[in-house]
Formats: sequence, structure tokens, C-alpha cells
Amino acid sequence: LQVLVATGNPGKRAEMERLLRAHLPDVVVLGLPDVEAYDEPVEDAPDFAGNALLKARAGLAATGLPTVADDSGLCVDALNGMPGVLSARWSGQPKSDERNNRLLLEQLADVPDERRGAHFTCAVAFVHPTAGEHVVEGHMAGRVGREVRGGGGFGYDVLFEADDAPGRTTAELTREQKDAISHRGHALREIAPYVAEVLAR
Ligand code: ITT
Repeated sequence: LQVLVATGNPGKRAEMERLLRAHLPDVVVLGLPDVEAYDEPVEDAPDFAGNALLKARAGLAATGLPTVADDSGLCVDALNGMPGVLSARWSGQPKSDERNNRLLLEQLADVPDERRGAHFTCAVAFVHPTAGEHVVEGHMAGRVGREVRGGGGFGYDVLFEADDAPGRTTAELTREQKDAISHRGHALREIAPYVAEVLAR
């Protein structure tokens, strides 16, 4: 049994692979480096679920394999939900976590502690040649800190303090700690039993 994880983001891919493996012990998880024909789709859907589906469909189209894809991002209250679906490319092309984090600190420079709330959303789509399409969402609430801290994770983790792990950024958590509370952990734990059931058919 095989499933393709269609993401070009190495940090995301590592988390998706270990969460899927934990719940699908008998399934071989392939990544995009294993696939030649994948065409990265234009992520022009208005929401996370729509973009996750675009990526999952592209994986299925390229390989014929059941495919899991993730579209995720950080929604900041004081910025009316930005950067949201634009999180990866907020500061422009090419994608740069460091520039994105600098921009986030700049945009929130005058925002007091009590108004620095934010949440991550992760939509995970699973598409299968005969079983069709399925999407779930996970969330992680917290706040944006004032300085970059920690060496784990990726993206905005160095600035984000989760309500479930206060006082530390999600880049200061162990992998297991982040997986236990993260938007991606919640979404993948929700969809994994369905993926397992479909693959076993
Ligand atoms: P793929 O589309 O190839 O999967 P991407 O990085 O472009 O990779 P998205 O469009 O879904 O993916 O953007 C997600 C961005 O949101 C990601 O680049 C980070 O900036 C941010 N993000 C998502 N989950 C995160 C997490 O767990 N920790 C920190 N930042 C995260």
C-alpha cells in the first residue's frame, strides 16, 4: 500500500510523514522527490481546503497514487486574518521563512501584548482514484511573540506561542510536543483512520 505526500516544503513534509506513519504503519509514504511528473499547481483557491485539494489532485494526476496534501497558514487577529492562505509567499518570491518572520514582527511592532492573538489552520486533503475526495481541518490557537526563538519546526514557529504550550515558541518544543498540539497533528490524526480504511479496501 502506498500514499503520496504532495508538498514541496521539507518542514511540512517531515511532520506529515511522521504523523501518517504513526497511524498507517503498513503504508509506504512517498514524497515529491520520488515523483518526476508532479506539476505544482497555482494555489488560487480562496481557502485552505480548496488549495489542499488542488495539490492533492495534482499528485493523483501525476502518479495515479492516492495522495495527501496540506494547505496551511497563520491567521493573525490584528491583521484581519492575514497572511492566511498567503503565509508561504507573504513577503514575496522566492519563499523565505526569515523574510516572512521579519515582516510579521514589523507589522505587529505597535500591537500590544493583549492584541497579538493568532491561530494556525491546516487543511489536509486526501484524494483517491475511486473513493473520491475528503478534506479535514485542524487549528492551533496562540499568539505572536516579539522575538525569534527556537531551532525546531519551520516557518512562523520561531514567533508563535501556542495556548497549549505557553511561554515557549513552537520552535522550542520537541517534535512530539508540537505534533500533540499542532493544527497539522489535529488534522492528520482526524483523517488517518479514514485513509487507512480506504487504502485497505
Ligand atoms: P506546499 O504548498 O508545497 O505544501 P508551502 O510551504 O508553499 O508548501 P502552503 O502554501 O500551505 O505550503 O503555506 C504554508 C505556510 O504557512 C508555510 O510556508 C509556513 O510559512 C506557514 N506554516 C504552516 N504550518 C506551519 C507550522 O506548523 N509552523 C510554522 N509555520 C507554518
